[in-house]
Amino acid sequence: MLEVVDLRCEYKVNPIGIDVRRPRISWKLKTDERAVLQTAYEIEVAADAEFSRIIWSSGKVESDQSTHVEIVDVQIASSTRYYYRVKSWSNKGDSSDWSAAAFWETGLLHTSDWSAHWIGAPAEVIAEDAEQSPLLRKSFELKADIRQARIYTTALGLYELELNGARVGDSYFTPGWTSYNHRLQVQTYDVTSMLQEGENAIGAMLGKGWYSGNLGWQDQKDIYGSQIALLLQMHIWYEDGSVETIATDEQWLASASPVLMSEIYHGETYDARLEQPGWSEAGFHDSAWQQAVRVERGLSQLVAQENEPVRKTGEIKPIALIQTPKGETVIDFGQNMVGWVRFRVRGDAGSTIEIHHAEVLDNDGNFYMENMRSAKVTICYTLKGADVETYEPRFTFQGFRYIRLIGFDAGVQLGDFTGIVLHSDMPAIGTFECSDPLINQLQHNIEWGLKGNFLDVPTDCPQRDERLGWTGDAQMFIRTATYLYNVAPFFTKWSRDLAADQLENGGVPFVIPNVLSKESHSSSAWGDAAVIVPWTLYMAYGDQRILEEQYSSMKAWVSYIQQQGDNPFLWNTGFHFGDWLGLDAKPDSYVGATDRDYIATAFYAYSTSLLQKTAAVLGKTEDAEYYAKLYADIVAAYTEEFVTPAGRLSVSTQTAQVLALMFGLLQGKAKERAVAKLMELMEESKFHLTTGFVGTPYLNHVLSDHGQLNTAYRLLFQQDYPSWLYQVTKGATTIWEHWDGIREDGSFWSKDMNSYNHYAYGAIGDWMYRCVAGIDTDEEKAGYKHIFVRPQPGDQLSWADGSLNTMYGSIRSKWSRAEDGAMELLVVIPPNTTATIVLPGADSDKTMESEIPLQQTEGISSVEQVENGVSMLAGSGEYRFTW
Ligand code: RAM
Repeated sequence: MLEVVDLRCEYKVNPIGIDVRRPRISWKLKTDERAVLQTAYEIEVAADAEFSRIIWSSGKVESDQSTHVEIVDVQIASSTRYYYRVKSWSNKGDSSDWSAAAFWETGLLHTSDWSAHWIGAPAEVIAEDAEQSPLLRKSFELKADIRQARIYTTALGLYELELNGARVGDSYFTPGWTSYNHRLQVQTYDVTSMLQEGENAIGAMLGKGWYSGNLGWQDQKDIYGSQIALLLQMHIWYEDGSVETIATDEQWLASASPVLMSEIYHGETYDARLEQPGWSEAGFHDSAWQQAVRVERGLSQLVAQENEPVRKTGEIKPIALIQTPKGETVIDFGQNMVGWVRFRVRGDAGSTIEIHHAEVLDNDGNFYMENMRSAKVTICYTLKGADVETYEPRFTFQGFRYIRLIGFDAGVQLGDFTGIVLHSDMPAIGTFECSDPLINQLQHNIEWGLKGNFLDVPTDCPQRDERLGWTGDAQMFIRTATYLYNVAPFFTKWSRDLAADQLENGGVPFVIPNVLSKESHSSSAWGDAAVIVPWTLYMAYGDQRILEEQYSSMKAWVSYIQQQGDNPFLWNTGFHFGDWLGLDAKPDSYVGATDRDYIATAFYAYSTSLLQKTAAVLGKTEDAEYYAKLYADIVAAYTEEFVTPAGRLSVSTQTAQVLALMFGLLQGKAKERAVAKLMELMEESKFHLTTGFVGTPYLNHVLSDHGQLNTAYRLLFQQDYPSWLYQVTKGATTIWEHWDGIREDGSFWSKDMNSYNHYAYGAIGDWMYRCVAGIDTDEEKAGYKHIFVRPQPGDQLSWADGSLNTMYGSIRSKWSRAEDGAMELLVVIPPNTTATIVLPGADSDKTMESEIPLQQTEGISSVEQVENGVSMLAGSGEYRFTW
């Protein structure tokens, strides 16, 4: 039986408030049969869930496409819900019933849909330079028989909404961080069930957030503006067909909140004695409140929410209450996490407690905050004197494993503290597990590195006075991220910000959204995020639209490089971070030994090759030819500059060999020599890496791709410094910024730049999933339409098990080695895809090509005995191989 399941619109289940004019829908096929491919589909769009008012039908379309099918012919209107359903036909002569109905709902599509005005608190309520958060409120009457109600809202700063005393929605850090001067997201909430006939009240609290709070390490604030403000419009549709609108204007009232200070980096200061119970409820006495003021700001930047909002995704119970040698009371959550602490406290009105955050304890076991630099990471709470008071902040987040308690009474209980984990709430889609507990801990650390640094933008770190969208870090980690979560909407939003903040000449700022100086742009391997990020989304999700959307940004970056210096085929000018934090750096330098112009030219070639492929995917033949030629010219210039006539690379670092081999810049003898040189360097370093941010993500790939699988495994399994497992053996629960964040003797690398939650080196995950478990996609049929399963077992492991829930469904690759050496591989391939399964040691010459899909024995879980050295082309289903 064939079923169509898991319908998505723009990657989301029943999204509301979207503004996409040609929404794309995706579905999965469910079947018990093997080797199922879709041969045709039909889509219906209707105005009602019963499909009695059909707006559009695709008719039966002969096609195997089941992802990103564009709805092109429906004229999309504002505030409208569109129901859709899908039917599918398969190569087995089978057809499905209509799927269950799904929907998407539009938000306000035109600026003319808005009657609301931007409002803020007057200076009498919050003085202009004050830190205090304002409250805004409005009470209003509604008639009976409300059919539907929506709130469309955004803020300059951050907002939290309440309606009749209850919090609206479960999103945090709204409206999210975008390039605010160009793009500001609007959130939509279904508030139908929160309203009542008669009197109602709505309230908002505002915070400074990324808009006007402190950002960056140079004590900058008010980067986007100094006045925080709210824009909100509520539409109420009645059963009788009438519509009412409640919108922000000067009729709203303003007051000061108990939040005396709230800053992303610094924490929150709260005086519970200033609470005004019932402030967002009907019947509250607001006569002491002042009238809100209009804030001048247009509507042209408004866009609908693009990525999944930040939500509370988990709670962590602390594991220990510690008295440190200094006599301080410290709580250990057992996990370096990002979010905040919810706590209960008892005491007299007016007494104050403080909570400080830290990632590590120092060598003596004392609380250590120096690596937070100027970030104060402090929650300060003044009690109102109730029996028990519970508090959690709202406009700040901290990266921490430990908290220090100040002013709590002696009887403090662990149970009074809960770590609340917050990050962009993307669907988790991948798992990896193997027989080695340390590698499993590494996998855990990679995942927590992602959680902590995907809080609306991909950040370098979540704790110190930085937390910025460093382009290089994002580029290095994105492929790994695609194996853990569906990061397409997250990086689509960020890519649009990259394009928005890109310089006119194509230069790319170091961080996106850009909050650094005008000069802070265009380092090689950082700016290349402009090309690598969209290409990776295409590879992982088959998303062609991201390539279309970003194409001019991608081109602009490559042409920026072309304009640098006198030789259009080399990049040997300007500032570059180089192989950042490479271990072959000179003393007191952050920059690894690999020549910066070498790295710059290698990445120039790489980005150009991806751009050429992108042009080909988009059917831009002339461009594809142009970039193919440019690529050849760059490689020729690179060869002349960096490869001796005898084929030796003039730059003799690990990273130099790695980039040359990874980007395919060498042929023949030169390639062999680079592999040999890399192995020589490996021996020299006793099989330890010296690579930094640039070389590390590719190192193991290069080794395993060039016949050095054992060395790749050896590196992964090293436990002494420097290695991935070194930090694991030192108790890391996330990925460190430095290979020696904590040294062998327990001392710290430095205090000024020492994050314990930096995902960049977590890019080894990509190798674990793609090579150890062996799950990969095919450039020619991206998004896992054609899958490669080619696990490469290493002697150190007796089994590894990876899974990935792709746009088509779940892939699984699990191999195991019995004590007697017998191997087994279990593979699961989702419907409407094909897979090439390559057994370890397979010889590609012996590929068993057959008609797609290859029909194996009928039924699930059959066991195929195959000879070693065989690869086969398979359709969907479960396969088991033994050899
Ligand atoms: C550091 C950041 C980031 C890196 C840049 C070059 O400040 O933490 O990881 O990309 O420098």
